[in-house]
Amino acid sequence: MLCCAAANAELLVNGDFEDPTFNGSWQIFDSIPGWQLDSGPSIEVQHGVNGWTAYSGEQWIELDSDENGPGGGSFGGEQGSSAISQDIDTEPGGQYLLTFAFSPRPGVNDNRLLVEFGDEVVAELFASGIGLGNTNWQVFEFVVTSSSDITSLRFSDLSQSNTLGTFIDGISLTALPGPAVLGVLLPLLLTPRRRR
Ligand SMILES: [Ca+2]
Ligand SMILES: [Ca+2]
Ligand SMILES: [Ca+2]
Repeated sequence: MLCCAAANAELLVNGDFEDPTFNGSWQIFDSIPGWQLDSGPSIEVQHGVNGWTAYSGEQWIELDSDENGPGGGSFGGEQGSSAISQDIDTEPGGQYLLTFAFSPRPGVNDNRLLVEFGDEVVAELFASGIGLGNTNWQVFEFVVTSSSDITSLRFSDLSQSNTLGTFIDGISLTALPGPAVLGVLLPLLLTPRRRR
């Protein structure tokens, strides 16, 4: 059906953070395809750091980022907490299914994630990485409602700003069939059939 094929289309660009590719196990960027930096020093993309695994694909984001990148500066006392966002064309009043994976950084207790969709706080999550030898991805799913033509989907680190913590990966946003679709379909369904 036309309605549902369109309704299931992925609305995010690079929600899996597989772009850009780079040499080494991590790198920092001012922006990456689809995503902009709202606050903090940089967008940090990781790829097999310490042998850890992504939720999907090869790469993920550490939202407590880094000021200087690999090989630059010291790792003590840097501020890393960052927020990234993507602006999405949305239908006012439209409902969307948001899914994402969140993992603590192994060995780090304080991992805190804030998720916002426009002005709406979708979730505030905490996870501890104490005792973990690898990532521990948990998948979250929320129905969110848009209130404007363009909605900003934002992921922010709320952990202690020390360059360590709060991994995200595998983000997806798809439209749910809403009043607009029902408005077209319902009259058709409710029209009485004529008798011959
Ligand atoms: Ca990924
Ligand atoms: Ca970092
Ligand atoms: Ca931190």
